Parts: sequence; structure tokens; C-alpha cells
Amino acid sequence: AAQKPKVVVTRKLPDPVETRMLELFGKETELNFDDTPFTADRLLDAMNRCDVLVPTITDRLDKALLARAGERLKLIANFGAGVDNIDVATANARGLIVTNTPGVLTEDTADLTMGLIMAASRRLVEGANVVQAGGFSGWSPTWMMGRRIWGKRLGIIGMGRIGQALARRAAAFGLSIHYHNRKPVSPRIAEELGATYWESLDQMLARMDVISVNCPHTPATYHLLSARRLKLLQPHAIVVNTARGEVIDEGALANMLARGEIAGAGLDVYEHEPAINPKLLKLPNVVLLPHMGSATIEGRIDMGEKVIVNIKTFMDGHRPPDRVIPAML
Ligand code: 8YV
Repeated sequence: AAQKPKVVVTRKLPDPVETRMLELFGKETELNFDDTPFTADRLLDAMNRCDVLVPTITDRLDKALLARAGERLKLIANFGAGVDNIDVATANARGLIVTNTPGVLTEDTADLTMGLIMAASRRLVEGANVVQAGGFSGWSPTWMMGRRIWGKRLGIIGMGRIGQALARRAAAFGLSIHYHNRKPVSPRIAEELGATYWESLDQMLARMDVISVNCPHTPATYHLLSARRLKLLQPHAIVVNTARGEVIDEGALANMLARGEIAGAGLDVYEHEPAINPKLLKLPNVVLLPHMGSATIEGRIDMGEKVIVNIKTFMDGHRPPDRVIPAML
């Protein structure tokens, strides 16, 4: 029988995924049962002993680390859709294939994004906290007034899979759909979504009631929502982000929220995870979640299955279905 590839997985994955990996890739497969994140040293050690590495967002595979990877390593099968934790160009230059897990987390992430729009607009977390603290002393006509969602304008930054799934949901809630993207979506999709394309992000920002970040973090999108651009938003605007913290200048956003220059925010991701700008923690008009957009039982199993298919296809000598190349980023 052909030699099994040596697979190292850096984090604890759902049980069915680990069971399947052991079945397919053999008992030599190294899983991380206690889920302690790898240090850079442990990561490097793994990269010198394995054929296939399965990292997550908590593993930073930068130029320096990739330069020290062993000859044996051939495939980096990321558990996650975003690959900003990996220097893909350097990996490819060293002959390493990189894959990700797109598609299976689209709907879950769009659901959470819609939840954040709702929570930030209608003060859901604030209200729930008041009740749990015993603070519901009776109804009042002017208490807990939030902002209406229907009839408002949603501006989506990044109209890929998740942006489109969000557009469908938001349209059903009565929001009008606007988007900024490197290029317009196909006429068929634009018509289906009833979405208006804004070539100028600046112009879109100035006109929206809700802004949602749904693009990847790349050198081109780092601080796309810069301090200057955030200032273009209307004072009643709400910003949500379930993509990557680095796309927004978090410090500038926190300052504007604290000064009441925009109305609120719903954030699932942060610029320096797991650290969060301390100013944000004290504000009543923000809803903060711990990077859980794809965190459903079903979704995380689907992501694991994607990883398995990528590894299996590669080991069988074919091009893995979810290969990432720098031109895609
Ligand atoms: C994961 C994500 O939690 O897929 C992504 O890009 O952000 C999340 O699904 C994380 O990245 C896993 O590596």
C-alpha cells in the first residue's frame, strides 16, 4: 500500500472530522486533543515533519516561517475560508499548495451578519442585559427605542459569496441593497439581488444607513475603512463586520463611536484578535462577538470535510478543489 501522508492538525476539530481523518490518513495523524494553540516553535517543528499541515486563523504562516519549512511539507490545507494567516505567494514560490474551505460557511456567516445588523439597530443585547440584571421595571413609550431596519439602505463592501447571501437576507427584511466591489457582479446576479453597484466606495459610504464588511483581508483591503472614510458615514449609520478586523481602522471606529459620530456597530472580528480596543468594551452602542461567524456545529463539520477532500484529492495526485492562488486574492 502507498505510504500514508503525515498530517498535522494544529487545533481540536469536531469529533466526526477527527475520526474521519484517522480513518483516511492513518494513526500517525497528529491531532490536537487539548486544543492548545501552537506556538511558532511548535508550528515550525510540525512543518519539518509532515506532508500536510492543517492550520487555522491562530497560526501565522508568514514569509519567515515558510522560509524555514521542511522539504517534506507539500500541502497547507487551511481550516477556514480566509487565508490572510498564510503568505500564499511565498508558499507557492516554495512549491507548497494552499487550500481553504469556501462555500460551506457562507450562509452561517450571512446569518450572523444579519443578526448583528438586527442587534446593533434594535439594541437586542442591551435590552437582554437590562432584563437579566433585573432592570425591567415596566413598559414605557420612549424606552429602548432603536433604529428601524426596513426601508433603510445597506451598503455591502465585498460582494462575494457571503455578501450575496447577506443581500438576500437583507432584501427580505426590507432593506435596499447597495454594494462596492472590485467589479460589478454579473447582470443576472445583480438583477436577482436587486443590488446597486457603487464604483466609488466613498460615495457609497456617504449615502448608507448600514455598512457591512464582507471582503477578505488582503494588502489592498487593509484599513479600507480608514479614519478618513469612516468620517464620510452619516451620524445615524451602523457598521457591522464579520470579515476581518484589519479591514477597519479599529481605533478610529472606536473613537467615532465614543464621540457619537456614528450610531453603532456590530463586530465579530478585530484588528488584533483576541485583543479588542478597550474603548469598544465600554460602549453601550456596540455589539461585540468573539469571531463566531462560522461557528455552527454543522458548519464546522462541513469545513472539516472540505479540508479532508482537499487533502485526499491532493494525495491522489489531482488538483485539490479549493486551491488558493495569489491571483484570487
Ligand atoms: C474561522 C473564518 O473561524 O473561515 C474563516 O475565514 O474566519 C472562520 O470560519 C477561522 O478562520 C478558522 O481558521
